[in-house]
Amino acid sequence: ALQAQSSKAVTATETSLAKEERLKWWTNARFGMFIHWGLYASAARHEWVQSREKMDAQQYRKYFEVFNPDMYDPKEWVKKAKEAGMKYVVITTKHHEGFCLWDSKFTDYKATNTPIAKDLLKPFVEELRSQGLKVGFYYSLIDWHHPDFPIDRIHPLSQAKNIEELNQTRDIKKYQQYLKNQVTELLTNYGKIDLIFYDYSYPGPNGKGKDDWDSQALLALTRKLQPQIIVNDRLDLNDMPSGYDYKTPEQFMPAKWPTVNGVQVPWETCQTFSGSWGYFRDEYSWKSNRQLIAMLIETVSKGGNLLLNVGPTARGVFDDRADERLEGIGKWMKYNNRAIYGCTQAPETFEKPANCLLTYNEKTKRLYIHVLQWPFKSLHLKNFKDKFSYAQLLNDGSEIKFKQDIKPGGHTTETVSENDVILELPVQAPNTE
Ligand code: FHN
Repeated sequence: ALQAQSSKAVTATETSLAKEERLKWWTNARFGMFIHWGLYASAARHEWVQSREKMDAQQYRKYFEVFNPDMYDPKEWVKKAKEAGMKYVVITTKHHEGFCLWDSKFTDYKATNTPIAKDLLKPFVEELRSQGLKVGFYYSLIDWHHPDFPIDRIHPLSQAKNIEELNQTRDIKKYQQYLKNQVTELLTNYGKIDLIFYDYSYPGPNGKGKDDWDSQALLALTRKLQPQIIVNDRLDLNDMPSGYDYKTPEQFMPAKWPTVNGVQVPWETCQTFSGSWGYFRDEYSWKSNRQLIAMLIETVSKGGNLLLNVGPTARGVFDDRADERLEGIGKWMKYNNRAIYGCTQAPETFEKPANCLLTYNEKTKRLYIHVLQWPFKSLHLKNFKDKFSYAQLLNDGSEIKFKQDIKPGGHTTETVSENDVILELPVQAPNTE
């Protein structure tokens, strides 16, 4: 079961099986690209720079005035995502700064009014479709630029002395309507949208949650405009499956498949290369290709998806560090994507060998053993006897011989039981880093 068995269907008509079908392309895809791109790319020191450095609208305006990503080429971005093996892309239509990549009729704070002077979202969506990738929109519930967004604990003006007075002019009802108006634009004017990533709720003192966003109405509007769309879990509507479709552990790897009411649920971890979502020029602790590939494998081994983020620069390109990692992952995926796409957590009957991860394709009944530390000679598979009939390396399709019905003892130093199997591996690990 992929989700909480609940008497409440997602909508009046959707059953849990229908929901599983609606999510099928996504659960099969397993791997997507997140893109964080906005005015903060010019600051080049994190997408929260306006809040972290307490810049008011006037101080932050300089990034609006210089925003001119002259090298922006959606074809390039989509090609890189596709070659990395990613099957969908979730792009920030608008982040917390309130700047819109699309030509919204409800604000002047948009790309069409900057030096680049064009809708940056439309050509990207069209390119995704032309290259066969699914379309995801990230939409910030938070908007530090909007005059009706009440100042709260994370707002750039959160340290102002006269917050009470400033908030008297801010009307949350008008802001709720602004959210509905923009969501209507995004889910009406850009064709079929496959996924929406609302971001994010922070209920509690001086925070914001479902009542501030009018989340129930926003979700109903979302499903009305795009009935097949997949919705994440950040509207502060915490009952599964009616309030959201999947869980989103962020920059975090769950110890096991997340559950709701004791039942495994669809989930996706969103992760960065370096800790920052937006382009961060001077951040140098970037994950290696090996770490990123292991992260992807571990995610799928626990029945989840990986949404891996790129923060394009203010020129509109992926920087070399991002390119290097996307190419490295792509090379691995070229040979090994069969162990990722359509795969999930392996049945418990297969004991995970040390230093390995398992993924499993329920349709083909194929088990994939990901060897993270290549053994000196052979791989000891405990209690695997008669559980498989053939083994091969994925990178070159070469057969792997195996022994079972082993008589314990003898020259082997391992405690091997007659229920075990020994895979005879080549001395050198396949070069799929
Ligand atoms: O505040 C945002 C953050 O900048 C980034 O967009 C992440 C991506 O999931 N979401 C929020 C933090 O959870």
